[in-house]
Amino acid sequence: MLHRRNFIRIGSLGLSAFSFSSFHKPAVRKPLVISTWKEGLNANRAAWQILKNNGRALDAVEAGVMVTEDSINCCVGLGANPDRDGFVTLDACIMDENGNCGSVAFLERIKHPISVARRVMEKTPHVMLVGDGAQKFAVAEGFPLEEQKLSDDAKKAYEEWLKKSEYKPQINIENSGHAFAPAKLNNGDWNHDTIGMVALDAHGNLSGSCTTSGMGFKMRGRLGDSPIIGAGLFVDNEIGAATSTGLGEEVIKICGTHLVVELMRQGLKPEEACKKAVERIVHKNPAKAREFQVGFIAINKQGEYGGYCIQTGFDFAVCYADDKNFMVKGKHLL
Ligand code: SD4
Repeated sequence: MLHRRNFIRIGSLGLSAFSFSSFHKPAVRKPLVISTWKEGLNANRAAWQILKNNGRALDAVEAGVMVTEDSINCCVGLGANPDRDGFVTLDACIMDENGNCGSVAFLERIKHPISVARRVMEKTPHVMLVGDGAQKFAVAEGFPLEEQKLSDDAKKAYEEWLKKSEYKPQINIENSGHAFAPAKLNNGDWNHDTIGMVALDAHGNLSGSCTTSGMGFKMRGRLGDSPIIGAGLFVDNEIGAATSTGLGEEVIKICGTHLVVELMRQGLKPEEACKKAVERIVHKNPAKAREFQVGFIAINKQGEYGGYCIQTGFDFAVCYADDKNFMVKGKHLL
């Protein structure tokens, strides 16, 4: 027979186990915003101003990457590396908590492609506009047509590239010294051509954005993953959100960010999901994988975050408080 004292002890242990599992669910970290590369710190700061005031994640991810599109320190916007014919062509996409999305690609002379992508989402029955049509739409929406102004770095890099005009597309291996590798800035940072951002707002809603000048000295008309929903960016408000950077062709081949979100749906944490997607790319292409970079970052509904990449050198910016905006080194597979 169970002694009365033991019964009470077991009873109270049972009760505390019950109360632990029922009432001590880890707190959701929100709001939260993360974005690719060091330029993400400035972008996060702008996004945070909206998030901390109970703003919508969608507004935050637009405002955040607009900072990068504006920045002269970065190759994302109009001053970026041109295509091989000397023209800067921009790609961007955005996705909200309701699964709405908008995208522009091969867009020229418009300063904020991310905002045009948002207008495509909100003002047209379409998801994607490209080239002249995207530019016409932007102008009709009141976006000014800018002159192309290559930054000094971009001009120099293009002139250097023209000397050989060797077409060997490669992206973001920071120390490769290849013509397509990002330029090293005076302060020692690397000059990246893309930013992807995903955010969870105070209401628990997710959104994401991605904007790029794409691969430097690319063939005219080439698009990467960045404007493609499911490749460069994917958001599912029930699960999480992910964005990518690196060699877009390889991300497109595995529908990279859609895969990351689906892996989170199956129960993986953001970092594990990003790792599995990176493994998929490397597994499909073991011979070539050392020659290119791809990085994924992701967040889930619980406010957990993570990232993973193929090569060393990728990092991302994480922000969840006024005084918590910091870089995280992406773990790498090879
Ligand atoms: C592209 N994914 O156009 C982009 C490039 C990039 O850092 O992310 N660069 O393929």
